[in-house]
Amino acid sequence: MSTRLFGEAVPRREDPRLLTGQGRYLDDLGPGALAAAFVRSPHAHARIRDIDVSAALDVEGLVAVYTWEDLPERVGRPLPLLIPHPALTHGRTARPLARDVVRHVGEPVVMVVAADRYLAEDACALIEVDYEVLEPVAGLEEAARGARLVHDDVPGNVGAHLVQEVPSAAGRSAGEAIDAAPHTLSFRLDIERSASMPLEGRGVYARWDGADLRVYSSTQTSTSVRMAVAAALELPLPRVEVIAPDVGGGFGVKIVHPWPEELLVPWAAMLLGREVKWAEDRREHFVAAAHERGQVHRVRVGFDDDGRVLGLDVSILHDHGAYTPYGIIVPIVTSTQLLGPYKIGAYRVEFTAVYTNTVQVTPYRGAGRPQGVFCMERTMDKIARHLGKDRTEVRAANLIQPDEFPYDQGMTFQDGRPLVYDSGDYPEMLRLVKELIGWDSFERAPGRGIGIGCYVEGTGVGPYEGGHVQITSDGRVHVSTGLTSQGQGHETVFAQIAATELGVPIERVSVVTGDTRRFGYAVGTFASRAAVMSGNAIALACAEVRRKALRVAAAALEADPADLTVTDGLVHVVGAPSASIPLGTVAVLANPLRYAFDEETARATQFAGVAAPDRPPVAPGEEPGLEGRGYYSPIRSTFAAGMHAAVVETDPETAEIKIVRYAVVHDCGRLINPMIVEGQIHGGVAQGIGGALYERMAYDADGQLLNASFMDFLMPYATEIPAVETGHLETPSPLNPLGIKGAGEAGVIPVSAVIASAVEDAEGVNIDRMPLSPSDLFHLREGA
Ligand code: MCN
Repeated sequence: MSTRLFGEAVPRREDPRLLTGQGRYLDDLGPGALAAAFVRSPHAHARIRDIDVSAALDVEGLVAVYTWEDLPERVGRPLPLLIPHPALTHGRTARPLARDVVRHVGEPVVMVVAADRYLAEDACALIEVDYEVLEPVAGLEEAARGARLVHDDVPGNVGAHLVQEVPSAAGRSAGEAIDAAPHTLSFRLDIERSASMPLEGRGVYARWDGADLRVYSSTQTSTSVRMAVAAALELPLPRVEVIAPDVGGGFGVKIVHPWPEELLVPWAAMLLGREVKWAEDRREHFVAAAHERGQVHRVRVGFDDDGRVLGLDVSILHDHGAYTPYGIIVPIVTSTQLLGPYKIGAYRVEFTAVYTNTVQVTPYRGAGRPQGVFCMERTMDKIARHLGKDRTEVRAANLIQPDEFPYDQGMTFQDGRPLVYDSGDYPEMLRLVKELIGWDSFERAPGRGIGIGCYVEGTGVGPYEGGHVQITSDGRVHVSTGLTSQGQGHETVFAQIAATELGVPIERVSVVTGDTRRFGYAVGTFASRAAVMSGNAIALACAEVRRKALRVAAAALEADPADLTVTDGLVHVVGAPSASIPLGTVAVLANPLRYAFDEETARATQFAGVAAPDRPPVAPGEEPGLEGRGYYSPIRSTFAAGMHAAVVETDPETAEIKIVRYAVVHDCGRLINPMIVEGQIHGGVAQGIGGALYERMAYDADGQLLNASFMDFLMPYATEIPAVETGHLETPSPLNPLGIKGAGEAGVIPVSAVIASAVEDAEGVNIDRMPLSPSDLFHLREGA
């Protein structure tokens, strides 16, 4: 493969469209559709006694009102538990509309369909639900006490409990290793809830023409929504198409499927024979989508005089909210990815996932890693402090060395496969990040500190992804893959891969994602997997097309395919570009129909290479046209890594925390597009800063979310985000042909750890809890 285009900072091809308001988001579609709106529970925990819809029936423009009782059995049953696990002994999911008990504020109870959204909301306001209010389980510790239950049939509110243990090389358990260690520490670390908060909320729009159902959804997985809708509505799969239009961010929350609304809106569209649309509003997103991050960690560590960890024992209490539709991926990721770039003598990790009467928990960018990295990196800092050593020295003492790959951490990863790191150079990465931030020359002063955080991230999880590539007779290249895009720049990077592999100008390549009409087999966009999975699948599809193109062109040029190559869209003999055929002409030749877009090509190809008289025009095993399909399915994930460092200043009076510098060294294998990767990292760091300093879900004792709006839920503006200085290290992954690893979540993962490290350095107080507001810091100072 030539390196042309692959590796270049090609400007994002989607930006002119998106930046000039020409994007087509869910709510831009179906302007004449009926609007759906939902009556949602105002209580965290209640029994539904009665629903009286009579007053709503007078609303002019009302079309329909549905409660759980109106739903057919297959629509009304509990939503699927997407990723079961043996340790999830008490998995529970919600029904699309609540049947008898509501378990969090925001749970949908009634669906209203009306001529427009205003009327639908008016009707919702007139519906009276009679609730018997039950005591809620609000807060992790209360859930763990188990005195009150979120689900009557889940004792102690415990959905899952999992222990993983890795003994030391000498066969010692973590407990034994810690007890025998020269030094031990134990402490508790807390992370609060946050959420994905994409600017565009969820949304669904459905059209039924009596035979075929078309669903548009602001989803991270159109193929899975399609399967779920077809199954629930009992339609043959080929009658259902699902399209993800432009999506204004997902950050994890839109991988969950089917959302209640993704079943209810198409169902209503079929029943009513009308187009129906629902676009989530911000308050709904706060109380009816998903949150993440809330966990308590109890850490016990034993180490030697050099700071080498001999034994580590972590016990995690995970807040799962009211339901577990996505299984226990988040605490599994925390448990396994906590180890980061380090080799730990012996490790034991245990988590208990408990239900609370709050919004359900599913992965949000980073998915459990920010919590795990916070644990490990706080541990490293505490060891350094205890021993009076430099924090980077302690880390260096524990790093996996470049000659130790593949490195087996001895655990089972989120994909059920062994946790084996494929490649990396962590000592070099540490050297680079120290250099970038100026660690060794940093001048410490009161209220000024420096911090560091390191992580390893499993990316590109399976099971597979596919790509389809077609060259048409006008010489254009049409690439499609089934996974979806939410802003990652896939239209650009996948075109870079195709242009490079096929030898065509990138201007001739177009890319479609998330449209089941174009590609029906796909998993979805999450776990920083698109580049690895679809990138490699598209490269394989291109190789297939290229092989056929050379074969067909060889016949026309009377040459050996092995002597041919493609440059600028022209097939020619290597070293002799004068005798060439455009790929578009090859596409015409590859189809016995010989249809061409323009007359010149038509004339040139009309009588060329007529098939042998004893051979059918499309011989068995052949296909007409110039197209190919490829699937990529890895044996296991590839492991990206990064190290971040920051300088902070704290205000002596107001305790305001200012990030003065932020440096990132990052390794995602071979870079397809360094500019896009940097953009992904910058966005991730911004989200990480939100998690470190601002974002929390303020639930009260009644299970009411007090800050469910952008007035009260703080997110950083550009003014709070420093310039991010970025350095790249490229250790190619040996697992895939392109040598790439993922990048999409990288920026967010270590930020809380880095900021805690830096503030602790500036202030000399223990930072054991994130986010950290100025008033938190103020109180810590008072207690110090
Ligand atoms: N890339 C590259 N070279 C590499 C690796 C990646 O050029 N070696 C490019 C990719 O081609 C892609 C981008 O970097 O354009 C991110 O790639 P990847 O790591 O494969 O991540 P995904 O494309 O699978 O995106 C998912 C990831 C996740 S899990 C979340 S959450 C997230 C994120 O991406 N949500 C996002 N970034 C987001 N960015 C935007 N704008 N919106 C979201 O919702």
